[in-house]
Amino acid sequence: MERTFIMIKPDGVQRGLTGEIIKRLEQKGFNLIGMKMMSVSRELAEKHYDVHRDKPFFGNLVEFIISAPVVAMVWEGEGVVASARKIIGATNPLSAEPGTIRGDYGISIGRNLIHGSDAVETAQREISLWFEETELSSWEAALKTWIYE
Ligand code: DAT
Ligand code: MG
Repeated sequence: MERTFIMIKPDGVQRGLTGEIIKRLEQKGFNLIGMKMMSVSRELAEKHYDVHRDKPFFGNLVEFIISAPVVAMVWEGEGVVASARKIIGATNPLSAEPGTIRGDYGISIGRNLIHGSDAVETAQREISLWFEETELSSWEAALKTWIYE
């Protein structure tokens, strides 16, 4: 089953949006299979955002991610990578559609509340960067036949 890496960034935690964000993914029908509240090391933040290393915003981005705790999660379900990106909304919250997490709760691109993997391969890389396999508990929802045809 497909998996994605989701991180509630420091602003999402500080603004008390952790429950709301989890609720949206849960109610969609996806399974939460791993979750931890953590302070992120500079090394992990830099590895996570390695593709942006040469961008002008890289320094600020890393400083922000390590500035306060985040909630790191792995979610599982059919098409979860692309679907979670839709639920999250566009990178710039002012361009994100209402109804998305960033569209409903954000204004600044540097305070866009949440990270979600952008492709299946990226998700695999990010999950192995943030979690040990033993920290993940895959489970089958009793409601599965009411969610999946
Ligand atoms: P996303 O988080 O939607 O995958 P991304 O991978 O392009 O977006 O960028 C990673 C993060 O970097 C993004 O969530 C916020 C920050 N960022 C991206 N573009 C930026 C910009 N032009 N100015 C400032 N921060 C930016
Ligand atoms: Mg990205």
